[in-house]
Formats: sequence, structure tokens, C-alpha cells
Amino acid sequence: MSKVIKGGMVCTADRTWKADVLIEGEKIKQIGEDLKGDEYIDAEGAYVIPGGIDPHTHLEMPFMGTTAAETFESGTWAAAVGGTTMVVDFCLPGADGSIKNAINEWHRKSAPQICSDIGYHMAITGWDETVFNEMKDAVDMGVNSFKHFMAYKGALMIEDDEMFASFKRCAELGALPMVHAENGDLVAELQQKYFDQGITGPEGHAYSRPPELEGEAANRAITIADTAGVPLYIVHVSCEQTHEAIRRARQKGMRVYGEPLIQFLTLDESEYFNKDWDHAARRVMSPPFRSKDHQDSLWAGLQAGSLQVVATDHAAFSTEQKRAGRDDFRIIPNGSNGLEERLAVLWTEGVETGRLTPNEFVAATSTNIAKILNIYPQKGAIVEGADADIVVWDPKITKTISPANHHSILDYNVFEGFEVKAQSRYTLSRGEVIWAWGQNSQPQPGRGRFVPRPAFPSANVALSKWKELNSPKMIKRDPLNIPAGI
Ligand code: DUC
Ligand code: ZN
Ligand code: ZN
Ligand code: ZN
Repeated sequence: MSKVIKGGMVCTADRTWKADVLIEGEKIKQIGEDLKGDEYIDAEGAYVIPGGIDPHTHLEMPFMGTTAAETFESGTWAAAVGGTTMVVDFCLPGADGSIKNAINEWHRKSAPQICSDIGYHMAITGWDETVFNEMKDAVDMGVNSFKHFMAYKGALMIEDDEMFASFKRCAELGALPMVHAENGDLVAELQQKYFDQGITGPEGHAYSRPPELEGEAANRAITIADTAGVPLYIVHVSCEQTHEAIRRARQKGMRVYGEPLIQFLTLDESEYFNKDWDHAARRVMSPPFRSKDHQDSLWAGLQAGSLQVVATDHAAFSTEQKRAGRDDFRIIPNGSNGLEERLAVLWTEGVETGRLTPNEFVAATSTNIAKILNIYPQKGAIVEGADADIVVWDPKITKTISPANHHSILDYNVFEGFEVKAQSRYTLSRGEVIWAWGQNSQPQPGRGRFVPRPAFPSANVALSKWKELNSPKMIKRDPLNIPAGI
């Protein structure tokens, strides 16, 4: 059975043109004019874009004494409704610390549930010989990126020497290190300080995680990556300080990538001062929302290309779960939603406002991350031979975001009340229509697949002055013959 997506404007990261797309089985067979097939999908008046890829989700994540409420099933279904056809979820080691077991556990949980495709990043939360060895197993299992938490002291946080060891291992394996950049030691100090001053509500969360602590950690991670000779991906970039660190590194030739979240681009710190405790607590995530100036910096980064990817860090905890921190902001489970809303909100606040072109929108929601994670052009592209993960994106459907009409399991939505100006008319995952506007029928859980991501070619390494200095050409000082003046 072949399908033709008919009459739309194909919009990729580099251009927009009128064409039909012929799909045979799971793949794109042909792109051209007047194509014929067994079935037709109407794309008249709409854009035909590569399915969104959200590279940052925490579905059913065990975290802060509870488990994220969004399941693999509800999460991937909500994603499909919103035009996202692949998520990359963060895999955390269990009590035994084993990476291999953790990946298998993620497969066990996700495989029967996922409505569309998935990949994983593996978190490195400590360092020993087993971790060193099992990082190779992870790469062989199709996980080519490793996340390091510089915050969450006493839980997930990793020390600099451990991070350096892990980054060097990434360089050897052709894997990509990622960091959650916040100075966890100082966050813990500031949390205690504000709590002791009697600031127990969600505003204490914002006060204790200032942008300076994020920028410091970003700079530190960049230095460690550069010293290890490996590229670096900085997740959830929230502020100018981190953006500045990334710009500086890139200008020196280093491959450092930055990922602002849709929440950071559109919601600000005033949310934490809302009189309604539930409202504020539902928005507690790390890093926290920032001021308008920081938002401007993130938009500028997307425009100029110094920031490449818009993600969500979708970590959905119910109001009930958030209330565990009623008397102490430090134990409010950290996380907020966005998986279903990411494309529509970015379109509305980015494209409709003239900040981004439709092509830049596609790059930031799909193509750039497919390249960074080494799954391009299987994903993130509309080219012959690619997976037919395609969204018929309708810039005429408007919607007011509300928990009453969303597909997430959550009892609230941090974007509640946003009027979005585009929606997915059809979402296709490997050639199957998994969402059609107005029909609201959920695809078969378990139809999604794990997408293995191969190791990077060795050329993809950092290119810094430090590496040159450290090359065999480096002049060794003779301690017995130190020239005058040194
Ligand atoms: N930040 C969050 O807000 N939630 C999950 C993990 C993280 O780093
Ligand atoms: Zn430390
Ligand atoms: Zn994080
Ligand atoms: Zn996260």
C-alpha cells in the first residue's frame, strides 16, 4: 500500500517548495509533482515537515522520591498529537549501578507502550571500572550519548574528575557527552541559606538556582570536554551566561551544542511568585524559568545558530506529587510539561512573530538534533529513503491549550491559556497515520520502535588550541636548561 501526501508545501531545514510525497511501507519513496498512490493524504494549505524529535524527555522517571506521571504510552501519544514522532528519553542507572541493566530496564518499560519511536541517552552518575566497560556496551546497544548531572548533590551529581574520565571515554567510543550544567555544590548551599531564612515556597527554588551558577558549570563542562577532546551537548540552556559560554566555545572551533527549552523561551520567573502555590510549584524545574532578558538571548541564539535545538525536558509530575514539597521547595519534584505543545508554541511564538523562518523552525525541532545524534537522514529529513516520519502542519488550526483538551496524563498544563496558531493535521510515523486532527484515535501502544544510534565517526572531535598544545609536537622543557626569562 502506497500513500501520497498531496498538495502541500514541503518544508525542510533548507527550503520550502510545492511537492507531493510518496510513501511506500515505512519509507519515503519519492518527492515530486503529481505523484500517484493507493491512498491520498490531503496537505492542501499546509506544510509537510519532518516529524518533530524531542531529544529530552523523562517518561516514568524515578526521581526525587517518586516517579514521573507521564508514561511511555501517554507521552508518545501526546507527542504524536503535537507533531513529534520521536523522543529521546534519559535512562538512569538503577540501584545496582549497571548501565546495561538500566538500558534493558528502559526497553522493558517502553517497548510495550510506545506509540512512536524512541531512543535513549544514558546517565553517568558515578565512575568505576564497570561504568567504563559498560559505556562500550551502551554504544553497542545503540546509545551513543551520555548525560552528566552537575547538580542534584547527593543523588545524581557527578564530580569533575569523574566527568573528565567519562568524557575521555566518550571520545574513545565516538559518543557524545551531555551535561545538566548547574553548580550543584553551590545550589545546595543556597537552598539551605534561603530555607533557613524562612523562604520555603517555590520562589526559593528560583532564588537558589541563579543563572550565574548555570553559566559557571557550563564553562567548566566546556573546559573539561575540550581537555578530553570531545564535543559537548548542553541540555536545557536557560540563560545568557550559558549561551555566552557556548558562543565563545564555538568561536574557538569547538563543537558545543545548546538546547533551550520551549518553556524557557516563553515562560518567565514571575510564575514562581504566583499567589497560588500549586501554580508556582507546577513550574518548578531545574534550571528554573528566567527573566525576559534571558529569553531574548535564547531567541537570538536560535536565530543566529549559536543554539541549535528546542526541547522540553518533559518531566511530568502531578499536582499531588508536587505537593510533597508544600513546606519545603527543595523537595518539590522538579519538572514541567511541553512534549505535546513544543511545536505549536514554537510556531506561534517563533514563526508567527517573525523571529524564526519555517525552515529554522524545522531545523530546531527536528533536523539539527537528528544530525547531532547521528540519525540523520533516517530521521529529521524529507528525502528519498528516509523514514516516513512526517507531519502535515496546518498553520490555520488554532487551539487554546488546556488540560481539558491535551493528551498528556497531567492534571494541569504549564501552557494553559496559550492560543496556538498551528497544529498537526496528520502525524505519520514510519508511514502510518498515528494522528489525524478531529479523529482523536490513539495508535497501537507498542507499535513504536527503539532507534539505535551508531557511534560518531572519529573526525567529530573538538578542535581547540589545547589539543594542538597537547600534541606530540609540544616542546618539552628541560628542567636543567630553562632559558632565561621563563
Ligand atoms: N530537571 C528537571 O526539572 N527535571 C528532571 C531533571 C532535571 O534536570
Ligand atoms: Zn563538587
Ligand atoms: Zn537536567
Ligand atoms: Zn532533563
